[in-house]
Amino acid sequence: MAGYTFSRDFPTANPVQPASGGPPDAFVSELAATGSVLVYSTYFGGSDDDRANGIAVDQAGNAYVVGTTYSPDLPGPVKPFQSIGGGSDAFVAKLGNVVTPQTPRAVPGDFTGNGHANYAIWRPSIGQFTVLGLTQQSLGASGDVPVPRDYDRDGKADFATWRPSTGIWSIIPTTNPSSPRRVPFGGPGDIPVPADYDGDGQADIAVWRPSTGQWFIMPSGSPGTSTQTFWGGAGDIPVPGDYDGDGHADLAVWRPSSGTWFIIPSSNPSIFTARQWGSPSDIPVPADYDGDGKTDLAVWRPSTGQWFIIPSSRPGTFITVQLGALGDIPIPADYDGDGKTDLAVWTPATGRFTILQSSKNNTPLQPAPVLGVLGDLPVTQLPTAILVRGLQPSGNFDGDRKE
Ligand SMILES: [Ca+2]
Ligand SMILES: [Ca+2]
Ligand SMILES: [Ca+2]
Ligand SMILES: [Ca+2]
Repeated sequence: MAGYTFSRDFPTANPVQPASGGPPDAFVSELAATGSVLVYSTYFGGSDDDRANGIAVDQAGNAYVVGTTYSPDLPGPVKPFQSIGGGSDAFVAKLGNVVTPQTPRAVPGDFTGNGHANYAIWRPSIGQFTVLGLTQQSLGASGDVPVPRDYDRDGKADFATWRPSTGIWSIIPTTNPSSPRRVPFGGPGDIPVPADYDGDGQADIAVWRPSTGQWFIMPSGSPGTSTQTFWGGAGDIPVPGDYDGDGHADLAVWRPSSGTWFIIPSSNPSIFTARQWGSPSDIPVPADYDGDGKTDLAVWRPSTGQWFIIPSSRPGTFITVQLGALGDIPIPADYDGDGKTDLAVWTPATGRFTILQSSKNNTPLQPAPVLGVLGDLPVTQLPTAILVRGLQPSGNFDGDRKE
């Protein structure tokens, strides 16, 4: 939306112009789909009277604003068609990448694009993905990390692995499977943290470096300009997710020693949030369990199989559910396709996926799907904590905390 304001304390978010140029000023703002989050908001005005009368948005997220101005010092300008003509002039301004395009978003672990997560495993010994009832794909080798995500924005997860020794990402795009991508990014000691940080609906290649706490992100929207941000440090577990529901993944870490979540909301990066939730031996399993578009804080306790969830739609309450046992691997995803993440575990000894269907009041799916054997990894969307454990020198993926 666009308009004008006399306020000097108008709320801004990711602004191109953070302060009033002199009231009134035009403004350009975008609310998230939930209506409760300001995704973008900026002043646009010089020292005199500036007012926006209309706005249009293109598919790339650029905003075109028209209005009137008395100011001789309108911000910018880049290539003005005409400088100030005196009195009230019309202006046309293009603001780049200010609006989040509405993009289709793949359901994590959905390899077919039908809105349901699939049952999928990766077998390190032979480097092979298997999606139950669908397909097999050779990719990677023992020591690699499986990182399937939707890297080409067609709503389907792509088979992908990351090799710690070389930092090479190998991706088989569903839109062009005969041309695998090989991208060097990161290296030994790093943890792969692919997520959609720039909010274009496409997973971004990214790693987090525990030794320095640096996040290295290659935005899919501008792959040539990778970003670096310090957040978290040694001993933390990276838990990126869309906690504020603006369509961009937020930088976040969970600190096992205190069970504290530290999150930088992408909609308001200057104010981080810290919240204690979980105990040192828990596994963080953040996901959108209540289906409101925001990632919920959640942990799974291996010793008891309990899930502890703070639903973002009702943060004053919490949910406890028992599912799974020591040795299981938590693999929450939206298997029943109702928009809510379902609690789920995979049992290495039996290859059984045990799913509580959110659409059926958490009734277990019967019969339970079975896929894979001991030594395999469920990859629907593996919690980062499991990857972190497997990347440690004593590499142990099977979740029982024993060699
Ligand atoms: Ca894809
Ligand atoms: Ca992206
Ligand atoms: Ca939620
Ligand atoms: Ca569900």
